[in-house]
Amino acid sequence: SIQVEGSLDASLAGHDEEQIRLMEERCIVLSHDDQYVRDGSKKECHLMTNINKGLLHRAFSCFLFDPESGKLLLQRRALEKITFPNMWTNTCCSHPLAIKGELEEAEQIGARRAAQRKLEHELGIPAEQVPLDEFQFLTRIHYLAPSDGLWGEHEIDYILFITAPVTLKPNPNEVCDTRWVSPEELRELMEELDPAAFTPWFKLIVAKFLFPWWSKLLERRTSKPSSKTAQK
Ligand code: DMA
Ligand code: MN
Repeated sequence: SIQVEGSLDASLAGHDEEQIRLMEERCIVLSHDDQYVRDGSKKECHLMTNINKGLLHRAFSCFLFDPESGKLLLQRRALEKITFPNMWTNTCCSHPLAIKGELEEAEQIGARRAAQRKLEHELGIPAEQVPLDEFQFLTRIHYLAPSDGLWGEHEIDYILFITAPVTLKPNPNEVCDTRWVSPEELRELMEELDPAAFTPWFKLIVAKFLFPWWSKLLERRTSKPSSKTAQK
């Protein structure tokens, strides 16, 4: 009999059909210095058995801010997600795929295109609201984090910020809740909830980078001439 990859596979048994299908996406397998090696299925890249042998892939983490309030958009991952279900995290994460436009590296264009594609897929944000050149590349982080023993992450993760007015229509297969937070509100939320309620990469980025970057962004916002001063 023909075995359909995924459906008869113990690692994917019992998971959501759409999320099983997405495990066939082609991720970009990397060397430790972020060079393209080959493509590999999302499934292959996220099994701890492979990660423990050193398998590494490319990802992005997008942080979207509202220009009026300066607040950051958080999402809660749907229960359907195979890795890190039900956890609060930054606006949108995923992988540049091993396809022509997303393999391009100049100006991190591949990661920007992937971010634009997934903001639409996960949150229903139209591409026109998040133009490619509006994404600001902050840095890359290399991290490894198990999810449930079987699955996990081992990525070089491109951190992208964008400040843009957006409309939301979350995809319930991806996202079960969203929330806009100020820095204070995020600090409160992280004290209030169990640390296990947040994804490991989000906690890492919050601990190492987020608040100083966010302050700069807020400063720039308030130092922009208001309409009153502009009239002088
Ligand atoms: C993968 O995110 C990327 C990072 C930075 C963890 P994800 O699990 O949300 O990917 P996808 O939405 O493609 O399932
Ligand atoms: Mn990944």
